[in-house]
Amino acid sequence: MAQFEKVSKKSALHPKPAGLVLQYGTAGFRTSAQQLDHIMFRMGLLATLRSRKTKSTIGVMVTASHNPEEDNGVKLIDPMGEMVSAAWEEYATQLANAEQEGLLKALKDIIEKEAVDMNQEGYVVMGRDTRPSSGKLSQAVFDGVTSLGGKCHDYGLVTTPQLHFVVCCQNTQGRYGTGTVEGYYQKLAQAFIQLTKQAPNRTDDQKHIKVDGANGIGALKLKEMEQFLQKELQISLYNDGSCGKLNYQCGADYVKVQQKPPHGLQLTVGERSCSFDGDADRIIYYYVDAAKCFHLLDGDKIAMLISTFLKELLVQAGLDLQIAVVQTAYANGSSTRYLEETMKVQVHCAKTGVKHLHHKAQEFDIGVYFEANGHGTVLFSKAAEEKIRQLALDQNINDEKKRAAKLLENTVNLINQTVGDAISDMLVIEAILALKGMSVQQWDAMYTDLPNRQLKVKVIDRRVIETTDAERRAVTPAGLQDAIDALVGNYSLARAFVRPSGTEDVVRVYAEADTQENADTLAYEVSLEVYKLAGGAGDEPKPLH
Ligand code: NG1
Ligand code: ZN
Repeated sequence: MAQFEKVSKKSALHPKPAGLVLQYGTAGFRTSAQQLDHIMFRMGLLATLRSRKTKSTIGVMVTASHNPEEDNGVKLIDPMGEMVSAAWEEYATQLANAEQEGLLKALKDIIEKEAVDMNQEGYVVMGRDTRPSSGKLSQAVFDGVTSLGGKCHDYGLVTTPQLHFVVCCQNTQGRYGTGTVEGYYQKLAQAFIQLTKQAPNRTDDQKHIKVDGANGIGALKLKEMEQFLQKELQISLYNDGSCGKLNYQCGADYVKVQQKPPHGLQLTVGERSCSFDGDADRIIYYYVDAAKCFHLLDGDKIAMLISTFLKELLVQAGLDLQIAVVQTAYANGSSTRYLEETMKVQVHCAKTGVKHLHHKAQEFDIGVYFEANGHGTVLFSKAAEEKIRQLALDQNINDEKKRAAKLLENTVNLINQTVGDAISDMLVIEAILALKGMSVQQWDAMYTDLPNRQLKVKVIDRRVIETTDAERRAVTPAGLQDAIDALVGNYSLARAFVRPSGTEDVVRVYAEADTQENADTLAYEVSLEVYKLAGGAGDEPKPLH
């Protein structure tokens, strides 16, 4: 078939280094940019098949998110804007790892298994972040799509959530919005302006926010969006990519893991600031108090703020909709306790990786999901959305109900329901703070985080660690969980767990306890057990103090 001849020819331009094996990780393939050309070409092929199979537009995003600038990666986006399904992740791995001479067979296997109609049109949209390698790697995706006879539209530089948004718009015939970057700005800005109209007495201070753009695509896109916001939000942008390096000593991951402010952004006492990550699907807030103490408001605090706000509005609107929060094992113990005991909101724990949280959140009328690292969003079931929209139109309800229904409706419009989105999340948070007349300190004071520490341990093969109970307990290697339990027992309010990273070649260690010193010591002690029992590589972990 001529179709496969073209694939054969083109694939020779994007050859796979023999013997190289890569796994589809927590959110796609991710490694040093030099190793990815063949992966990109092949993901172009796969996206075309996926598009033919689903008779829908599929997205391919070239990015390595919060990882170093030298890395790159690729995320596949399914028809409703969600992450690609598990079965196709498996195909992605097979196709990625087929040796050059076995590529056509691997491709044909998928076509056969999924009974893909090769006469069906294939349509792929692609986007990329600002990494120097992203342009060339996008070209490889393009070659993959077109060599298999698919059509391709390149949106160029976009944030990951913008591409998810575009995919969803295209596959819902515009019901979700207009499938362009401008359509995205218009939809979100309009909802934000409608919301802030209900908070008329905002001072200039309340309208102002400092944003650390991680020297990435989020900074670029926020600049573009500013004019749509009609001065309802005044943004001071730092790490905008004009000089600094992507994610280097800045960005959401740096701030969250290091628990300190990014370089290149001076904090003024009490002022709200936030950091995006390298592809703008994560956000973290922070401020310093009068004593120069740094306070972090992470994904847990964000989930708490949003779910509290929604719950209050549901009561005011008299809507009986079930709301739940989905977290991961990394959620701070205080946040879970606050949500369950004070807010009386049901909380669920899912495995790391937003695809797992997203899935769980779909089970509820309203599912708020956030990873502690600031990646998250809110999902509204079709029925819930319909009820909210109906109520907002109802002429026979009192003013309080009407206001609540309208606020709910605009919140639905402001949230990017396809995936976690730093820009959308920021606007939701800013609107809520404005509507509640709440300062960042008041938000922070709703509960106090337990001190915690995250560490990484290098091991020879991280797959020796298998986990259960949403990754909160290690099943293998033998003895590791018992050792962790014994260590945890030495501290109060303590918790610790370990899991192999899905994006880096490390084992992650998390610990929390009553004091920072105890959390640090516990994290160190657990790291040491991992090193000893799970085949540590390189130097033994050292104490933090
Ligand atoms: P891994 O490397 O599997 O821990 C990290 C984050 C995830 C998720 C992915 C994808 C932590 C502890 N883990 O996964 O939450 O965001 O990257 O970006 O933050
Ligand atoms: Zn990201």
